[in-house]
Amino acid sequence: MTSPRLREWTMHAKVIPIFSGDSAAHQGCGAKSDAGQSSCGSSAGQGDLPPAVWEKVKNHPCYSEEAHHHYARMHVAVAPACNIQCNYCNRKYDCSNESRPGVVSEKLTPETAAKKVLAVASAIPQMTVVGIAGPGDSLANPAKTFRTFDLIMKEAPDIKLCLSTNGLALPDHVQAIQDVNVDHVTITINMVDPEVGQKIYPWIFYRKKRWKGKDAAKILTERQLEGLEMLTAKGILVKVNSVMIPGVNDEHLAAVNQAVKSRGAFLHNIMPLISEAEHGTCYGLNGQRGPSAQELKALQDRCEGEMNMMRHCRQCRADAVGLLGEDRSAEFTTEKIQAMDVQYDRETRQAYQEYVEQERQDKVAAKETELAAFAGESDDTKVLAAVATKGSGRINAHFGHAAEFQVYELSAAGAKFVGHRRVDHYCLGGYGEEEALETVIKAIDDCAAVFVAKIGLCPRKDLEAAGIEVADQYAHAYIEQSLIAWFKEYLERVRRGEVQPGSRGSGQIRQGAYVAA
Ligand code: CLF
Ligand code: SF4
Repeated sequence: MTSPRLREWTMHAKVIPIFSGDSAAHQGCGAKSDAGQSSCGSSAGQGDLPPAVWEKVKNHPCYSEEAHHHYARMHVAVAPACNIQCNYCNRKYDCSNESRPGVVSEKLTPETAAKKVLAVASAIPQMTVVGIAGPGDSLANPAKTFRTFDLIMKEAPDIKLCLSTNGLALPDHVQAIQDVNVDHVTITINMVDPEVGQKIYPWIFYRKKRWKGKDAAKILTERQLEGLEMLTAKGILVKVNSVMIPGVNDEHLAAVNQAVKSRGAFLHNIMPLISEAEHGTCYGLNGQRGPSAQELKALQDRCEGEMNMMRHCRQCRADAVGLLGEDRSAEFTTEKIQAMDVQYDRETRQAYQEYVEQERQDKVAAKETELAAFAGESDDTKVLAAVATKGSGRINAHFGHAAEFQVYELSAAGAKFVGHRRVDHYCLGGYGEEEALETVIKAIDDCAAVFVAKIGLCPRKDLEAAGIEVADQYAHAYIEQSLIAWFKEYLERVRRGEVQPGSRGSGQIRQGAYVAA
């Protein structure tokens, strides 16, 4: 018999697919698809992944771009200490290797963290992964990290465990990682050459001694690569994060990509340096700039031929909760958790996830059907489109409530996810803010169209005046299916001479788009 809770969840999912706590306030990838896109971004199917690997990635929102529309993750901030210094980090804030710089998370004991996991898992049935990503380095705090994983493994064995580290202490803990069933590890590797490394790391603390300069960078790179090899030898999936620092390691990251690929890394996530002076980091204070969106995409494209690239990272907080791109951490503060009546019901969670999987398969089938009409199409037009979504792969967010837009590149090959743009909410307290609207338009002004569930008259006019078509006719429909249908009709308009191809959204992300977002 269906439990009342499951009925409530699935009913809710039908009305507001998959949910988000408050829509106004919160707003992997191993194989290639037929269209040549990474399978993480284009398919809910196994592709040519071995079954054991598919099991590990199919509902991991970071290791599978496609899964991130449907499944949520959470981080528990149990690891405050760090054993190295990165020039893009100010230790007043969370680790920037797996978090947005300038954020401070609420630190937890392992026991409180385990209770929080059960509370979140009970409230968010598609939360499938728990990660430890700071606020310092997870393996510079091994007792707290492994105690937390041990508690979660015993109480909620259906949840995947994930860990992020700078890699210095990694080789000492590979066996412990395997013993607590962690099968996803992220290592931040910014260089494989100590010449480059000494410009990123002023010091490390290793074997009870502080090391500096090239010596420090040499030890760090050797330990990172050794740890990577040890993990992959045990069948543990490894994602490598690299922070792209123009003029320091941008040219070098292709060599990093080669080095980690040859050692069996599963996925490479090249993230932009964010260096605001107010964060007080060495780079921020020295005026070291981050890359533009164009530079980032160019490097990701260059490396993609070699290995699958992650493009949907949100550089989330060390206490993040929810789908990538939404932040529900405020609903699960320690105070609120202590007052919660937590009922961890694994069977109901499982049933809900089966429901999600069914919808996911429907979504993929709908996309494939739509795409079939493009068979034999030789037109090489490409445009960008922005989508307002709250998750579940549907166009289900109001323009004014969107905290980010997902950007897809549309071509005869289909709809390929190429990134996201953060924006200020346009609608605050029910009123549109002109200044915020300008920021939103600037963030998506290289897109030919914006897809929304709903939009007011004023922003519609301003978007159209800026040359961005508003598509609200696909409200609550699946994203990729809708984008492909719209693009087919767009090509017909081009052929009739009603639209100038390339006038907007010609597939080129403009300079500075990321920074504006
Ligand atoms: Fe967390 Fe990282 Fe695991 Fe994901 S995040 S520990 S692999 S569960 Fe994901 Fe967040 Fe990017 Fe990290 S979007 S910052 S890649
Ligand atoms: Fe900061 Fe993370 Fe680097 Fe440590 S590893 S210095 S916490 S960015």
